[in-house]
Amino acid sequence: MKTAVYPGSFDPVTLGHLDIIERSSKIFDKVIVTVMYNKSKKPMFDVDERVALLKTATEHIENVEVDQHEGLLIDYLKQNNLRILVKGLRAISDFEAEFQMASVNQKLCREIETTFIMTRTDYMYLSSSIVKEVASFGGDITNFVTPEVRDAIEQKVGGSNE
Ligand code: COD
Repeated sequence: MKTAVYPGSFDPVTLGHLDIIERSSKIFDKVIVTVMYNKSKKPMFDVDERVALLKTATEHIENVEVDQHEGLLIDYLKQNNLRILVKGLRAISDFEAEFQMASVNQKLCREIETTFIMTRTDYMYLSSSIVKEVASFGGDITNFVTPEVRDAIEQKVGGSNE
């Protein structure tokens, strides 16, 4: 059985992330979406909120699970006896960062393989940060996230934009 881990910050999950999850769920037998967190960082959503939003957003996909981990990704993979990573690629800037992370992870453990799924052009501009920025100025984020995530962001930024 081929299980892949899709790690990220997911602060919060966007339609771009969901597209990668849906497409990777058709390639692998099981996909574990792992929210990586670091207590020294100040995200908009705490890790439990990010996990809950991801669970709701992926409940229609049978072979997807959501998990969380603080610390090194490689430790998570080793602890769970997993070795395949899925990452999404948007622009050239993503390639540089992802190439560095994949290389470091492979240096830390030779058995780790990172696979990449190219963004759909519909989502190539989309990131959690840009969604939060648009929402913080009262912009409409309906086309970027699920309705549940939109409501959750609007609560955080203090009010509905409708
Ligand atoms: N279309 C396609 N892919 C997308 C889109 C989109 N619109 N938006 C995001 N993605 C991809 C990203 O390229 C990434 O692959 C993934 O989805 C998650 O994105 P984010 O932004 O939620 O998460 P990142 O990129 O901040 O996550 C980085 C990690 C948390 C995975 C990384 O920092 C990490 O592994 N941290 C743990 C500590 C560690 O082990 N460090 C050493 C690794 S080198």
